[in-house]
Amino acid sequence: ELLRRSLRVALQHDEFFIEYQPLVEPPFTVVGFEALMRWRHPTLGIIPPAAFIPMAEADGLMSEIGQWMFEEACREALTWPVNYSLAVNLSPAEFLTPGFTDRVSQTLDVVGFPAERVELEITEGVLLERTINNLDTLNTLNVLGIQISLDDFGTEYSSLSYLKNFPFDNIKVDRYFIRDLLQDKKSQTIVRSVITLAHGLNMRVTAEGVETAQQAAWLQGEGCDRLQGYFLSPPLDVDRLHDFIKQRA
Ligand code: G
Ligand code: G
Ligand code: NA
Ligand code: MN
Repeated sequence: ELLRRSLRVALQHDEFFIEYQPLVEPPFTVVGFEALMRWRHPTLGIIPPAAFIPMAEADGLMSEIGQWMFEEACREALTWPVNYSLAVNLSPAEFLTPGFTDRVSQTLDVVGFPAERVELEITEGVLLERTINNLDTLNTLNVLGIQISLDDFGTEYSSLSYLKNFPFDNIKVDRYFIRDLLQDKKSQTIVRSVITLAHGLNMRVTAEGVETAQQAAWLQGEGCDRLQGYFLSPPLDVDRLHDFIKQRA
């Protein structure tokens, strides 16, 4: 309850910040960063998104927090090399807010960040309700030039009808299947199949949670388009992000 009350003032008190985790084309080409929200609570310290985003959603605060996040991340990404993309996660509450797509395009205009460099990550849960409107929303984002990624693929509903009906550009395979990739034949078969399926549908595949060189090599060998995980880099605060970019440039 203390947490819940602090969440209401966290935005005004400037307590949110963003970390950025590299997205990499194998073996080591950085192509962008995923923005990950963090909350620095004045007494409780850093609180992870899994702990506060559900609360923010339940209290109707997520639309406002998500808007702050998107604008802040776009401003930050303006300072990056121009070929890097920016991936931002969307929660259901944001995606379902009336006028969401207008707000996205206004923010891009105001900040001066190109839509073509933006990827929005949604989970299947976002799409569960209001299918017609969801398709409209995704199509509108697509027409703006924004790319759509299906996040955490394989752990939720994994409905193939979503892949048939929605215009995803990219599928992110959940780290659950990457973790035991080298020991578990079933994970190998699933990941290989998702890559084939995605490529057949003209979508790219990103593997999440890549922690070892062996996993990265296996994924590269199977034609996985992008890698993300501690093997490449953990999420970085802005200072470390700029060091990281300088090293690579
Ligand atoms: O960074 P971390 O592994 O703690 O993230 C945990 C979860 O929180 C991830 O599933 C991620 O997608 C989600 N998350 C991180 N930042 C944001 C955000 O800005 N908005 C939403 N909706 N989810 C986020
Ligand atoms: O659901 P989503 O993929 O957005 O979650 C991203 C979260 O996963 C981030 O909070 C990040 O801290 C965490 N993460 C990123 N790379 C790795 C990794 O290689 N291993 C593990 N265990 N977690 C990771
Ligand atoms: Na995500
Ligand atoms: Mn993600």
